[in-house]
Amino acid sequence: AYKFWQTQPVPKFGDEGKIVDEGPVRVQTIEEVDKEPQPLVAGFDWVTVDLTSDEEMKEVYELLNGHYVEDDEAMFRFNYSPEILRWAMMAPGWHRRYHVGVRATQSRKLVAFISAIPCRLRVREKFIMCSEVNFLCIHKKLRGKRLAPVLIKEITRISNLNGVWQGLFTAGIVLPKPVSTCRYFHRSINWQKLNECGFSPLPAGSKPQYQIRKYALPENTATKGLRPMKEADTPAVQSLMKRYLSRFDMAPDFSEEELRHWLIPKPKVEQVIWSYVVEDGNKNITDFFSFFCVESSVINNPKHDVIRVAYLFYYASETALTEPFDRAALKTRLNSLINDALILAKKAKLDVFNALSLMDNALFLEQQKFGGGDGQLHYYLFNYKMNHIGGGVDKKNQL
Ligand code: YNC
Ligand code: MG
Repeated sequence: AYKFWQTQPVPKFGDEGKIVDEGPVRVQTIEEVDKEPQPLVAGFDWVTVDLTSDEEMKEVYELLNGHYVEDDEAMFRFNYSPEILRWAMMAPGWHRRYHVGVRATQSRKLVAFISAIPCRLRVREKFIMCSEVNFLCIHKKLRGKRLAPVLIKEITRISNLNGVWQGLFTAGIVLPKPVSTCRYFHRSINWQKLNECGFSPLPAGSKPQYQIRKYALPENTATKGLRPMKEADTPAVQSLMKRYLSRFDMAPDFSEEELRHWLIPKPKVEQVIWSYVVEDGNKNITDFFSFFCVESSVINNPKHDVIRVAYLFYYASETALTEPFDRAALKTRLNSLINDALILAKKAKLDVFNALSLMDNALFLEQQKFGGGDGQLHYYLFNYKMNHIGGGVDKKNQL
């Protein structure tokens, strides 16, 4: 098992419970890195994809739209729009060398893809520069041919040539060896549509109108001082977020420029990110939350083509930072904020709201009527050994 992964600088299963010194698995110099990519099998060529070209972006969009991640029953498949692909792959520090494709030599058709963006990550007290790898995808007709390891080695080689030696990624499958594992939770917004798509079955003994009533939301948000985040809020949000995230073992360390990119919607394009702040009477930002939207194609459904899925993104609250820590107050505050997020997601015509079992989410998932899904998300670091991180656990306050 793990014929490829056992050759890679990643921790192996079997050392569970042993405390390790955290750091790189393997240390190399740029001189030791291959200057050229590994050759592909005959009939295929390496290419760098130019995502600033609408045409090439469309090719990546179409590859992913037809061949990217599906659920186990093949009922839904991610349908990342070009706009959200731009947001995800052209974040500050992006470079086209990290948009790696494979084309068929004859037809020039794009048949495989892998990407990375740079990310400064804090793991406990240490900071590491990573390539955050995403959108690994191989055309369905080329599956099971050991092309994935070749793509992974190529994005590693390009990262290494640029002095980046660590990788960060998530996957639904188990590989050696997760640093943490989260569960997906889903909160219906448009229950009727979700039911028609086969996403939300009618519970035994219930009736559609009970389900619709269960998930009904108020027309308007309730938090005093809540408003959309503006560019000028970025320094205040950065400071709040840094303090809030310091409570967790692993978190990105975003620059002001990165936060602007990740949180502020771009004008004149389809909206992909929604961010709100709470401003108090003294013009201080006391809380913020954000969510983004990725559509999923509904495969083989007579009535619906897509569901619009909201994903809870970053949030923070001063209520988490009081001394002494007041868990009950944080629970109350997060429930109000997330209820407002649900209301705003409904206004944005989103059908379901997803969240993971991380950060302080355990404080609101049940009360906000999220239900546990089948999906798990495993977090991985490449070329870094570290001690496991428990899901949704605040290291100081053991929520
Ligand atoms: C996966 N998702 O275990 P072993 S997530 C990593 N992540 O190797 P083949 C994966 N490895 O077990 P296929 C993986 N899926 O023998 C499979 N593998 O050691 C491993 N699906 O290769 C697998 N996108 O080519 C096995 O498999 C080997 O033809 C088998 O292709 C796989 O983006 C795949 O789920 C996933 O398009 C491309 O099934 C294909 O099946 C597909 O025979 C639908 O490969 C879409 C999908 C994956 C989404 C994602 C994160 C990817 C991270 C990759 C690892 C990055 C490491 C860090 C590098 C930078 C380091 C620096 C510095
Ligand atoms: Mg393959």
